[in-house]
Amino acid sequence: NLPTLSSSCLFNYLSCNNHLIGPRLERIKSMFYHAYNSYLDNAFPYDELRPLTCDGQDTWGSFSLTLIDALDTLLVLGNHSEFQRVASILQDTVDLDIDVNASVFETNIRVVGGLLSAHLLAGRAGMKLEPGWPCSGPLLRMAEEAARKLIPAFQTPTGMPYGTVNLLHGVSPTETPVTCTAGVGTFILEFATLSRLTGDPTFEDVARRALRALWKTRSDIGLVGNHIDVLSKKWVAQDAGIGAGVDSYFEYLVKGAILLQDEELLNMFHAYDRAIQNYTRFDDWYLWVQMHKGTVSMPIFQSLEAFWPGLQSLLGNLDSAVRTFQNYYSVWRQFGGLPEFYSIPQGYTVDKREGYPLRPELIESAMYLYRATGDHTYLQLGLDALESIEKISRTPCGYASVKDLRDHQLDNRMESFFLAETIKYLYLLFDPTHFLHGGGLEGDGSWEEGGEGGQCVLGAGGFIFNTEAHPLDPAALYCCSRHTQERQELRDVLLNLSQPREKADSRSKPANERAEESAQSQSESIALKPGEKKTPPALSCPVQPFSARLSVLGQVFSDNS
Ligand code: DMJ
Repeated sequence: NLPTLSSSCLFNYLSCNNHLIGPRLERIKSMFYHAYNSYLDNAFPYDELRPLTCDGQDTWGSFSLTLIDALDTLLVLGNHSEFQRVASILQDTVDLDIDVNASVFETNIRVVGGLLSAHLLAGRAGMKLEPGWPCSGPLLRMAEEAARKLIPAFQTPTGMPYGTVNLLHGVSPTETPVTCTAGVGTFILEFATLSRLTGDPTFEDVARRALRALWKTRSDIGLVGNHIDVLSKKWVAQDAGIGAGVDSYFEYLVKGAILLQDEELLNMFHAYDRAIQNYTRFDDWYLWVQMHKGTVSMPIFQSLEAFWPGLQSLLGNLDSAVRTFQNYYSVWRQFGGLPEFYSIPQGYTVDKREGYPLRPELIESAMYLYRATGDHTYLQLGLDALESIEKISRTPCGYASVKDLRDHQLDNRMESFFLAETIKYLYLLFDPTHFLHGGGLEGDGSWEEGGEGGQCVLGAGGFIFNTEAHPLDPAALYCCSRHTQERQELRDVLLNLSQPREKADSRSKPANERAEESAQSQSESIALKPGEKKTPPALSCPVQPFSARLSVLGQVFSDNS
């Protein structure tokens, strides 16, 4: 029983309640280890722990999903040795060459996202880094391998992916072409990160193609529906809203715009947002409407929608975010958790949707809003969540999904997002100086790697969380893209040096022919085509400055040469 927060400290939590932070963080850590140790003891190598029967089951694949999803949470909680141990277990045990039908969406956000963020945090976790990190490394190669397994799903006439792919055989000939909107538009964060770290544009290209195809299918009033046929581009479910089936599509437009400094994505989001505000918002609730007519089809709030205030706060729409958060928080208070569906006119749960599977979204929004406002309302939500989860969900073997918030019946399931997201966001909510908040307040977010001449200053631009709460570092993307570009420039220089005769010959050609040739050789060397194999770099020493690399070959150039 910890003391409650002082209400006189409304905007000054840190100075008034500093003494409370430590015990809260310790309590969240002990929740994590209760579930994590139980997973390792009773469920590994299965995907998930079954917290009522104390055993394991495969759910989304067969890749020890909870361990992959929880890996970066270990680092967030400061457990470097366990992070290192698990990273190496995963490298030794996870086999993706398996005859399993996996969700393209879930495999991306949980497996590819989890491995990418663990790769990017490996330096801070004290792992031995291979030369070239963060542009190469074993966890990055695993993420790349997992993502390659998903690529066949994108080979459709529209570029929009199928929902399921067999990890060994590709898309089944009997696979349904109907995919949810989020299943089409939730790839750009992981896939652009992969492309920019590895230098292979394939991933970013397919994610962008899918996004552009989806964008073109919006209705005349600017809305998208819930499920689409990826072959015919026909909308199969025409409910437009911000929750299940759509949610992370909007999230990735905003976060993609921030991570990649990409105006196209931001413009898409703003256009959608205008339609969303116009047609779906009522009293700071967001309803479901028919995508062509804008008429209300379901006046319900879904727990998945609770990410929205956090997203709005990232865009600076604080007033609206705060009001919507209050609506959602009132539902949490009514039930001690968020039911999957809540009927707004009736003020009550919806039949068969009374459960709370330990989702993170409201806590996630609380974290962003606390970061933006310092208002301790958000910490109070954190305390409520902590108490509810302990009281309702804790079992001797972990934490169980709540089947029904009215009578606290439990389900024998602990989804991997409980350790990846719910616990992580709770912890970060109560630790406002954590480096993942991006160097704000007292924390120093930046961290250098590369040794002498190293040029990757990581973490300095904050972190972007994928939709499974896996943090991605924009600075690493920038750094590796720059190295790729420099490598290509170097390759061009070396090619020119090794072909002096041809060059001399070409000098005798007319100016227009020379220009054409040069443009051609540039586009050949810089732009790799989708599917094209990356040729090994002339020198794999990406943390050294450009001039230093030339001197390695015995050719010394000054910086301005
Ligand atoms: C997670 O897998 C992700 O947050 C996803 O975007 C939505 N569903 C769960 C959490 O609720």
